[in-house]
Amino acid sequence: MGAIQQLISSFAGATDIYGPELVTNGGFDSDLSGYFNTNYTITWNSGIVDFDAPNGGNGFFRTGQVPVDAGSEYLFSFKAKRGTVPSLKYSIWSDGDIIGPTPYTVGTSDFETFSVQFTVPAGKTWVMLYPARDILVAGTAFFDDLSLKEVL
Ligand SMILES: [Ca+2]
Repeated sequence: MGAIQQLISSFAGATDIYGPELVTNGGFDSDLSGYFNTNYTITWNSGIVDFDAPNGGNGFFRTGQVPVDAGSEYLFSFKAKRGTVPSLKYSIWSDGDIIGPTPYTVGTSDFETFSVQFTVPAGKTWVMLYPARDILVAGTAFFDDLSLKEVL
């Protein structure tokens, strides 16, 4: 078990067990394939995402549709580091908000793991994961290791 896994486990509860990785290209190993953005720019930078919201406002950086099971619990996590942006907002969406844009902050010196557990509502078969959505303020940040795993 690596350091990141340990951090997630201690955050979410040491007894939780997780299923396999459900996000494709969450480590941004060679490009940003499978990701989408509007009004904010995302640039591949040797395995991490350089993120810039030059004008703040509404916009997003998100995955495509990730298949999930209604009624099951999942752990959404990613690593982030602040550039110049004062705060960020994450979101989880599936033809409507599962978690609407929610503020979080990360530091400027090292990547920090951010994670949140949620249950997929009835009738939903996929989610889109947003490390950044409608952050409103302008600035830069960095992202890596985006992940979705079922809580077993
Ligand atoms: Ca990476």
